[in-house]
Amino acid sequence: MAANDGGAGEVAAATEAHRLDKKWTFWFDNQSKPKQGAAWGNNLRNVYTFDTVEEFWCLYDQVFKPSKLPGNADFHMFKAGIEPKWEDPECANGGKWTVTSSRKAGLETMWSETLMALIGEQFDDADEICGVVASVRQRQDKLSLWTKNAANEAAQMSIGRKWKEILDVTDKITYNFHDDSKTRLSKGRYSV
Ligand code: MGP
Repeated sequence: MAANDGGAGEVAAATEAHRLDKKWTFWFDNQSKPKQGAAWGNNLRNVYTFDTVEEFWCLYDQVFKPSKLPGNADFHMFKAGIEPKWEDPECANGGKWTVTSSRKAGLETMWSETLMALIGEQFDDADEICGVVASVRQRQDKLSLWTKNAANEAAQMSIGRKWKEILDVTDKITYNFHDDSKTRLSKGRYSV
């Protein structure tokens, strides 16, 4: 009897999901066929919110790989409750670090490394982070790491340095304030 109980307990433990520190949401935006006059974000979709390692791997493997994206489309993984828009209150005073990639394989690796670093809470300033966006564009693919308080230079520099380390990137990367992007002033405010 006792042996049976132990066996059942082991099965239960083996099938128990591994819970993450926080909930995250995957989003998808297809900007390739915008309707005439449609506002930006019209095709932005909140796809799935998860909080276990098992759900993450399933979603990543089956769906959220940049190689599956058509041109001019984006995948996002943001903290649950934060929308990947400048208008979201958590993003409104923020900005983003951007890394570009001319190779599809490069984008894919950087995306997966970033997702794992986020769900694994590898950033010291994790509270400052909103999420990450993978963008497939004709010119150049890119990843953007969105943060909350653009004016907090020390926090942004720490995040930028850590991100480069995670990605094993040696080229300079730059940080833009969303407020500048709104006016299409694309000058980087910080670089690392
Ligand atoms: P983008 O998709 O971030 O960059 O923004 P893309 O397509 O690589 O082009 P880039 O050369 O401008 O970098 C493209 C445009 O979409 C912006 O100039 C805005 O007009 C609009 N846009 C993008 N975002 C992230 C937002 C947003 O959060 N809110 C609003 N209202 N418009 C946005």
